[in-house]
Amino acid sequence: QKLKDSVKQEGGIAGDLGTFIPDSASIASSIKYHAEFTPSFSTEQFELPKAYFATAESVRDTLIINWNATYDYYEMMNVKQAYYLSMEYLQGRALLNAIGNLELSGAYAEALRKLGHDLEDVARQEPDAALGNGGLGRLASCFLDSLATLNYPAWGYGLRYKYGLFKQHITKDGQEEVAESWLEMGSPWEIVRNDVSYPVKFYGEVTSGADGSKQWVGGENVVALAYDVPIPGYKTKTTINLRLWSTKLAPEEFDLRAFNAGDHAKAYAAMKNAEKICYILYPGDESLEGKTLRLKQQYTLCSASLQDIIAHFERRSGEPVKWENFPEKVAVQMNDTHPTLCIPELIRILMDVKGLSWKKAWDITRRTVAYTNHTVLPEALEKWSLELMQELLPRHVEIIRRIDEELVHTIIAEYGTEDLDMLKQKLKQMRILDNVELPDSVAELLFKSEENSAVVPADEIESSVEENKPTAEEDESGLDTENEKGVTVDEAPKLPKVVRMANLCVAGGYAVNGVAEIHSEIVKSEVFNEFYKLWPEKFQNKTNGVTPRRWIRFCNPDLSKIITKWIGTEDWVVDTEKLVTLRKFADNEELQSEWKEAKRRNKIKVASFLKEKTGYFVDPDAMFDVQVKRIHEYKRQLLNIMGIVYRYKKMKEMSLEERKIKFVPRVCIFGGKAFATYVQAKRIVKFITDVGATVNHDPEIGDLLKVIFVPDYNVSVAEVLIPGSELSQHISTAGMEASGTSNMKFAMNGCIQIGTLDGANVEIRQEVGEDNFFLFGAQAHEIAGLRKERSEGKFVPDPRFEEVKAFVRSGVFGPYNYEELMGSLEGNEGYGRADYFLVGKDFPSYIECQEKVDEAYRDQKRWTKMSILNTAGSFKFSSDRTIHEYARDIWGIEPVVLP
Ligand code: NBG
Repeated sequence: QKLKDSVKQEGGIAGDLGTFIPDSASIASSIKYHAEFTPSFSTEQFELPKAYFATAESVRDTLIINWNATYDYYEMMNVKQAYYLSMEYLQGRALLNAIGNLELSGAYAEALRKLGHDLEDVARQEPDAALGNGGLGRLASCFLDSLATLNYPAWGYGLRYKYGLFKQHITKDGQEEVAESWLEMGSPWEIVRNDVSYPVKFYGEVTSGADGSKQWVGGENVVALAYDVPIPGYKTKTTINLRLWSTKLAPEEFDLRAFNAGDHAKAYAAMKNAEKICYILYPGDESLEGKTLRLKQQYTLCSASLQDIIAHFERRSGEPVKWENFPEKVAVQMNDTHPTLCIPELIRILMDVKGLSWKKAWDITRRTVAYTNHTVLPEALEKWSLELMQELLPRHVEIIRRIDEELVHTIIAEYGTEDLDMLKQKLKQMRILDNVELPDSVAELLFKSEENSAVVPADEIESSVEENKPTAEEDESGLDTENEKGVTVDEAPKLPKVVRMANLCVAGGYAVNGVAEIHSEIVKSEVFNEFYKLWPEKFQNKTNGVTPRRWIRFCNPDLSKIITKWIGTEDWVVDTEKLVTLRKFADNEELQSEWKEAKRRNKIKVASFLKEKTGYFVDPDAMFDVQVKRIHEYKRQLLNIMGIVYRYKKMKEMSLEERKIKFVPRVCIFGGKAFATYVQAKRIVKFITDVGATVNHDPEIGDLLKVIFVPDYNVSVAEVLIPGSELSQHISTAGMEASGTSNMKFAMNGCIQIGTLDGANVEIRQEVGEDNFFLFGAQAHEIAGLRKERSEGKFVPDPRFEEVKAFVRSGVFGPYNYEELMGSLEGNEGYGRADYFLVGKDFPSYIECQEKVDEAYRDQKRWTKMSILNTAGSFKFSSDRTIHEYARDIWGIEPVVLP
């Protein structure tokens, strides 16, 4: 308290948090020191890998100072903190970002120059930290950057996977996956915290005490050990923590007896078993994983993080702990359903360890935990087998049953028991436990006269979302998840007992948000409509955002300089609304020419990158047209490549003269990874590379069209491609892409989009202006009708689409059998083979829109103006705006600036 008062009086803690700003000479000596002592390399050589490590270690020193100051201060002020729990973080490289945020780029560049190295070359030594699959993980990383930059008291929690997302090789057979071991050389950014670890239990059994208290005992016990990664904010001392858990065997669990008796294998097996929990990131994006290991991972994240959060709260609270204040000091955000076990775990700790009553524990939990939904795809809404969960987490299943019972009572209270059929339907749609008998209390109350028929047969239910419909992906991906095992569409389903994690999140969370306006509307009107009717006040929208530091300032220094020059300040980096000023100058010739020049320089960088990665030369004066994102049928890379095939076919039918008049030269760039067992997605990769192999070597076509698949798309590749792109494609079937975030990065970098009215595209178009966005395709509200039309055989495909399919089938792109791909675009035999994603439907409007793109590009003045207006209109899509909204509307936290 004394310290606190002195801070208030003096406005700062002199000395303690002093403002030492290193210069290039002190940096150089720090780098030299680390080169010699930290990784203990030989001092004889100071080659690039060593320079990278030593440089990173020296940056880390500064980060550690700031990071300790940050949390010491939060602790002292005892402020409310937000804890972001995510199974994924797609951090990319850290070095340039860290020194950029610390405003030490110039000093580091100079220091390294003195030591004989170029900063950029040094930075390229760092492997990407790819502890995530795609948008969801990258969003978490952008959020950390904004939290730190805006001085919000917050923490990130995740898992320290030894192997991140796989490396993608492109061979003549398409995609090949190779394990990615980003920790091979060690990571200079993480600090192992041998002083911070917690026990985590699996299996075992629940025993009851005489007083009714419960104990979860026996089972398999592992230890979760913290690795801390400091996350610096931009131009602030605030440095927050990303705490990643790794697992190991508890020392007392090592079977010394077996070892001594010579059974080394047995003794080591337990060790491996504990360690392997965090070996590998599950590489599925938007797909349901039904593996025990994945559930263990999810529980490890939730259990270790909550024990840590609770210990932290107790430390600050003093004796006696006022548990009812917990929600005033703690907000826990669940990034999608992956950390849902937070809910029963918080209740378990509060009841079984801290001795609170069910009522108190449930009340605290419901005021602490909030949930973000990131997808409407039914196959991505997690459902776990009750049987599996019962075995692995028996105490949690008891708690989940109790929450389910509460929910059932709430539903009965809401709808009454008059119309039993209606009530049964509501229960079927909303319960957390699906295909599970009603709790005895409720069954007696409800169905005294009837047989207990609470398990409503599936055919009586008409669900508003197309729930449980297996997708082509599930059919083929081999993802026979526990809960869907044995269930096929035609057979009478066996109705497996499952825990619906999303329903648990909605019931246990105090806020539920979608990630773009249109998505949040779908969440309310379709995905969770029944819950929305019950608790409308819980539902919110938080349109995603991306950090302008990484995604303009650092990845596009040329454009940044121009922006700063014309706006007159560099403040736009933290206050993107200032970008709007650019609108005034959109027609200014001087700005236009500077803008075009910067784009061209970035395109040249892309061209040399493509040369290095693929061997293809491309013309930097052609239009760079890019689609980079995970490969998924709903994202419709297939629509893009079918459009390219159409273009190619038309070119071939024309004379050289005609061709040059009709078409603008284009370099069509694709990038993205397909889930290893998602067969259809891998066929799409193969198709794109085959088209490239034919078109790129066709002497009649030359520089008029190039089709390039960039291997191993990741954060660092995005940082090169996005600044050098001109057209970017966001062409998902309307209603299916929750938000998208690369669309925002492209807009920031002055790329014009071709897109559907889906996800954040809708809001981007609003902000950049309709004239500066190429819109095509069916709208979300039309999709269900269009699918129905298709399945009834009423859809008449456009002749140009038929022509393209026939062309592909004729074998121009080689001997590969394209039947599975082309066939999926036609027929009515059911999902997977009836163009569920409506590629055929949107094809004509897509290629017509692409003609407008060519026309606009021919007028370079108009194009450059559109480009400037895209950057100007991207101000809304800073993750700073998003984080301010979460802080204000969900977490109730305030910025805390270090003195
Ligand atoms: C993804 C959506 C994207 C969205 C990101 C971040 C999942 C489950 N969802 O549209 O597909 O931009 O989340 O919100 O990965």
